[in-house]
Amino acid sequence: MLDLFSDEAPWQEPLAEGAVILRRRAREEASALLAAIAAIARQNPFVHRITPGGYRMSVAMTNCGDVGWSTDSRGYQYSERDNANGQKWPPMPDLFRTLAQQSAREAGFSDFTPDACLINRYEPGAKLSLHQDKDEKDLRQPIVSVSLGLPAVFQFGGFERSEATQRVLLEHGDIVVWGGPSRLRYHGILPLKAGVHPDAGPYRFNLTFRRAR
Ligand code: MD3
Ligand code: FE
Repeated sequence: MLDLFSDEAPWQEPLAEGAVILRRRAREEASALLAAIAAIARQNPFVHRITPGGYRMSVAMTNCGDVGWSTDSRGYQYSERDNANGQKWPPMPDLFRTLAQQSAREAGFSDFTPDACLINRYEPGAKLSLHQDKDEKDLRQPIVSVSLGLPAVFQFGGFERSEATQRVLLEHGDIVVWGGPSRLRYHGILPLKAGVHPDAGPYRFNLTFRRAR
């Protein structure tokens, strides 16, 4: 919802070396981002993919950009086509690329140009277990994530799965830039609490922008 009575500017919260939260950074763009997500999903619907271990993911996913991330019985990979339907991923909207690039710059990463945008959709109960993101070619490139819709509790751990995690609430319009030594930290999302967001309804959406190739 656009809050006409709040003129508070976005603010930065350092999380760890290389990781910074740009609170409410995407608030002004949020409605346009949600409309673009809906348009992408009409071309390439959200799918609950099956992991190599045979589990159905509770998070539904689609992508836009030159390549998209998906998983199936063969493993995890970036590819030019959705293996669920054989179609090319829709192009990345200019609004997405510009927002990701500017956010990375604000966090100190001045030459980030994403070629992939994974779009995650969480429904009540959906979660993402602790994992590392390491399917990208150049791990010196950061990842930019944009949270929209219902809030979620994010878990941010260390470099081993067993290390303690801190919990951070990620809300509508929050952007986080993960780079440097934080790029390989374990992270996850706790089961989504049911609710209704004025613009996103019963869902949380998360965009992750990556340089995959
Ligand atoms: C920390 N997505 O798609 S975004 C993912 O909210 C993923 O949907 C979560 O983890 C989500 O892989 C979390 C925050 C995030 C993304 C990438 C990271 C945190 C990260 C990479 C390294 C460290
Ligand atoms: Fe991740």
